[in-house]
Amino acid sequence: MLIGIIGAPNKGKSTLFSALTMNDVAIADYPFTTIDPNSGIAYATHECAEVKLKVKCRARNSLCVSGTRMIPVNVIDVAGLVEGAHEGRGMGNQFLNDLAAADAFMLVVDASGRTDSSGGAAQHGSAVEDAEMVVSELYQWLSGIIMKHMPAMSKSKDGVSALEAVLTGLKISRQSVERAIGKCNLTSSNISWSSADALEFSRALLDESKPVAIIANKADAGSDTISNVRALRERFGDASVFECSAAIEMALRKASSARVISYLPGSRSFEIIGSGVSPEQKKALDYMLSFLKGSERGTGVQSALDSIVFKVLDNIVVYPVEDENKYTDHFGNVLPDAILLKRGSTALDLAAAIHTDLAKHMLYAVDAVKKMRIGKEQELHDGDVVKIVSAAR
Ligand SMILES: Nc1nc2c(ncn2[C@@H]2O[C@H](COP(=O)(O)OP(=O)(O)O)[C@@H](O)[C@H]2O)c(=O)[nH]1
Ligand SMILES: [Mg+2]
Repeated sequence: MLIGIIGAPNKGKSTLFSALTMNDVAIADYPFTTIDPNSGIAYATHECAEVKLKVKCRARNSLCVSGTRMIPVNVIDVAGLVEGAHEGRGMGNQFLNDLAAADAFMLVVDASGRTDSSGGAAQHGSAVEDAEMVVSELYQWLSGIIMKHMPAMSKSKDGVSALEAVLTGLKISRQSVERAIGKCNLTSSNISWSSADALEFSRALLDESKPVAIIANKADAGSDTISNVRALRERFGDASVFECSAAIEMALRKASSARVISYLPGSRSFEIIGSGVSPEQKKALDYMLSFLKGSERGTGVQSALDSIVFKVLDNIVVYPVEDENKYTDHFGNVLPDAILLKRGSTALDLAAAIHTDLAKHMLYAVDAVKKMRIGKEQELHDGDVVKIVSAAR
């Protein structure tokens, strides 16, 4: 899974990226290292199956801290998007192409009102304008790609396949293309759309295939936060807007990795564990603690990521095992792997997510909790522990 962090300059994208990818637990025993400074690993958090099963897991493809499974998710931070990016302004199309592979976007806007849509200082910047500018650039970028291929596509009777070919690499399914065409009442054979048609189609297609979560950042600063968040909710819907302070989340994770505090991302408090805390540090920590206490979701950063993975993208977590009695893999690791699957996925989908061969030779599965045999096409549920039985092992 890949989440792209987008937004105008100076909104806090890099701060959010650093906060999300800074993880001392992770650094300690996870085999990933970052090569590209703009791409990293964040962790979606979910109650580990060990809690309900009353066992102690040994996580392999993920981490587990105090009963919370931390599942790696790729995130990418790209240079700020300015108006006109689709025409090559700023980082332009390179920027946009980098994001083509994203499953969803975190669109960072400044809720404090202290910057305008191009990132300059402002008195009462509008977060809604920030978001609209970015979303509009995305639509125009996609529509530009489509218009470029219009002459070739008009020769094809099967417009859906022609579009699919043009959109290769964008992680957009054929189904989404068909639905977007339907929504816009456009023809799909010998496509010859106007640029207005292409723009309308792009809008429908992106809305359909690449969900955008609005990160109302800098919620710790400025008195405009309340009105900006309200306006964002009215414009984009409550479920799409996440109030955050990336700066406080980053400061807390830093303090935690320096062993000054003990802080679990997402929580509404922390404990001072370091002995040499200076008066200034104490003052900063007190300020951050009062911010956490005053908000329902802590700094909002972890909760935004979790909501995107589990609510917006609608994933569940399942645990494949080889021994349905001990919940272990071949090596005796208890609940080693946590796999993200789209809700509605079947036992066969799980097999395919593990290995194509496993899916090819799959016979049936076993629900390890209920000790029940289940068919290939049976839908899995969040927290299921499943043994895949295949003919060739
Ligand atoms: N008060 C406050 N400032 C923030 C927050 N996030 C980022 N900033 C500040 O906003 C400025 C731009 O941040 P940066 O992450 O570089 O923005 P980018 O250009 O979008 O990547 C920096 O001075 C940050 O310290 C936040 O949550 N609260
Ligand atoms: Mg940046």
